[in-house]
Amino acid sequence: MSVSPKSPTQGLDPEKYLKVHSPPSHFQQCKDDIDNFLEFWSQIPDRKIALVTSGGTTVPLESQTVRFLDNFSAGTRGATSAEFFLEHGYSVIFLHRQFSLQPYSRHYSHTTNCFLDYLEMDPKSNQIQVEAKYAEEMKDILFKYKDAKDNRKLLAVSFVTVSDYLFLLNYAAQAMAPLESRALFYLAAAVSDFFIPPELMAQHKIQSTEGELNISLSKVPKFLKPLVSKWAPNAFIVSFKLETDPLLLEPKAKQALVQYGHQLVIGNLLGTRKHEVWFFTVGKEPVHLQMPTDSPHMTIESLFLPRLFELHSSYK
Ligand code: PAZ
Repeated sequence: MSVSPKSPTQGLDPEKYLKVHSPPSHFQQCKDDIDNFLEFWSQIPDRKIALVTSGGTTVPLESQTVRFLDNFSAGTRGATSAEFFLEHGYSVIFLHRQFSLQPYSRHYSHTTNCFLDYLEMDPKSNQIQVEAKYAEEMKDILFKYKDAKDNRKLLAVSFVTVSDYLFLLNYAAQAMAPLESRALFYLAAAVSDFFIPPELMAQHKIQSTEGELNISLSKVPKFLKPLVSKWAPNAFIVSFKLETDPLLLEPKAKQALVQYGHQLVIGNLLGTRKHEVWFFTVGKEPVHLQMPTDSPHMTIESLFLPRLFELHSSYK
């Protein structure tokens, strides 16, 4: 069987894609949440608002999806960075892959420890409590989590497919556009480059009785160009560039800067992304930021985000 032999939407720009396809089923709820969040925060003078994208988009093979293509991203970069944005006084829309890592809870999820391992029963009172060795750190994280939640500083919006992602990013970008330079886009999600357009997808579960499966994928409409030039033209926009071949990183990152005209590309390599990144800005030499060896409690985000905050502060 062959899926998606040729795509009439191939080469379509994202705006045409968004016009002729259906948004995700929770789109209205997301729009309301984003509107309420922005209405609240846009009234606070000088308050900066970041849209952080995080985790990987899926590529369904069937409309009633049994199978899909996925990628490696767990959302570590996005969830960790969102915490730093919040601590630095930003309000954050966290556009993330459903069930990927989340700010604050990431410290206790997706680990070899199950959350029950952090708890114990006090034999005297028969009450559940946090084990003493985890309590101090958890207190600190809980405090920050409650602050973000109770004070409406963090809005979580989820996507699953690459199509969901395009709809939600487009809506959030246009809604944030009036904030102009107060708005920052931090595009850390691993977004699929290839997909099967909905009109070419098999409706039902693909049957193995039909023989071997050949899949032909179309290119996903490139959204960075309209994001920068039309959807939020005065915002500070940071994209990430991931490569596996070190020789490609610099030329591809520089090419993205020229092609899209945004403010910053952060380059990283798959194997070392937790230890080193490169900042690419127009007209400047790339800046290499690397964690010192023997720094087990440090994250690379704590090293490079202060530099990004400075760049955003001096952006008009
Ligand atoms: O989610 P994670 O922490 O495992 O990975 C982060 C990342 C490598 C997806 C991110 O830093 C990144 O490079 N995102 C853009 C990927 C791309 O080039 O599309």
